[in-house]
Amino acid sequence: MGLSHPKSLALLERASQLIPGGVNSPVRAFRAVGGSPVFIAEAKGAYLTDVDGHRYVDYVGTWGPAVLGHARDEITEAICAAARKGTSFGAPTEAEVTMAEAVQGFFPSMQMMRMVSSGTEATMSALRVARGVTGRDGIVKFEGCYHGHADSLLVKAGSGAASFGVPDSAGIPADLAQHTHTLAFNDADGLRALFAARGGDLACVILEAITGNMGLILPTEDFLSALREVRARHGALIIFDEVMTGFRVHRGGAQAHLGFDPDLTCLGKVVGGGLPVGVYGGRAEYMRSVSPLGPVYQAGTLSGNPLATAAGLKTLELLGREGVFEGIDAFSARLEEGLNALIREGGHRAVVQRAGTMFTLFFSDRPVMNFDDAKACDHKRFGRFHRAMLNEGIYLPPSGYEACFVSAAHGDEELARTLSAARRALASSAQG
Ligand code: KE4
Repeated sequence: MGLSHPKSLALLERASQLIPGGVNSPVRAFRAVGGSPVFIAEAKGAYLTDVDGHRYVDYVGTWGPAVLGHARDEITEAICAAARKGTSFGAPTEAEVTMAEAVQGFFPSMQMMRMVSSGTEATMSALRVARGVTGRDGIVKFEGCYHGHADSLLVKAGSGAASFGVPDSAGIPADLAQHTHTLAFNDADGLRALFAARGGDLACVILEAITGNMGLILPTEDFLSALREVRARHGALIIFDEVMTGFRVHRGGAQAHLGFDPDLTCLGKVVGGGLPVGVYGGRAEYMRSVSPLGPVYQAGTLSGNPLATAAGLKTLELLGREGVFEGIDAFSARLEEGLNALIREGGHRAVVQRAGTMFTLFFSDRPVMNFDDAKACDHKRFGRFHRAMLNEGIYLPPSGYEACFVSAAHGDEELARTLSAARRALASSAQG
């Protein structure tokens, strides 16, 4: 018999009268795993507490930002101190300069940058810079990679060899979608062939270099080589969408983990410490195209907001301290090892794929290298596993196409609870 959630159910009923699906972002509705979402009352450290008083070890971390744990005292205090001086000025502040310097410390490739208020704004703006500096309309993305909900990025592969994109959402004009070309992640030869055919029309390639939105998938060396080649031969910009991987797969993101120097980088989530911050930036020669210096327009009322900047700055300061990232990475490795031992002992058809403080448990009997592999996983079993773990007080992302996130607040107690619950949930979810 699972946990009872009367208050969450009542709130979902009330919310659904006013908010589509009762949620302000679709994945929160638990549609991919079945059951109903739990409404959260508060969070502290590695734990969430729902409105019915149930406590969970949290592996969503508000989809990445809570890398230091929830309600970290130093971050809370930084936000309160900033709030006492005013919440928004619509004018430049010193904190934004310090923030840009701090971000560049983690991402040296970001010679210049601009703060925005979400990951979507960051990727949308980076695309505009690439199109603006190259004068080309075409862009390339990869199936299964998610870059926020800007029109040009809600596009999937069209049928036929032309690879012209078709809308992946209602409301996207077909004549916009056609400029987005979609390939399979890790398809190095497909990328080379597309550029050989259409390189002169393509402004950029945007990717999650280590993916999180189809589960955690690493790029092959050949794929990275193909990215370097198309940049060198055809002048396309390589945009690393590090909204999720930034400060997560490595303190310097996927670009540090992989040793790749992108032309533009997009950040979000951790960089705001749980408040609304996105950042896009990269080579100065490209970023000088941005208004008021150049012809690429981009703006935002709350860009560089003092409270969000304070939360982000404090997060980066704490994360930059010796041993902090290493500690979270070490915990993640212990959890990966423990899960793999349970998979071996139980003979389960499952694989764990991890990079730094992010990982995915795929119900698959082989490594997952692209979206087709991710789709071939046993997602019904993932739904059973998710519900079983929730009933055991472990809060996993409500989709098999997501990554789990670990924080500095996860320790021995949380490891023991998680592995004990996983042993039972792996066994119970094995039955259809
Ligand atoms: P936001 O606009 O949600 O701040 O960021 C969009 C975005 C851009 N790029 C990457 C790589 C991302 O992962 C995201 C957002 N990630 C999702 C998780 N799959 C956020 C959760 C949600 O949509 O509610």
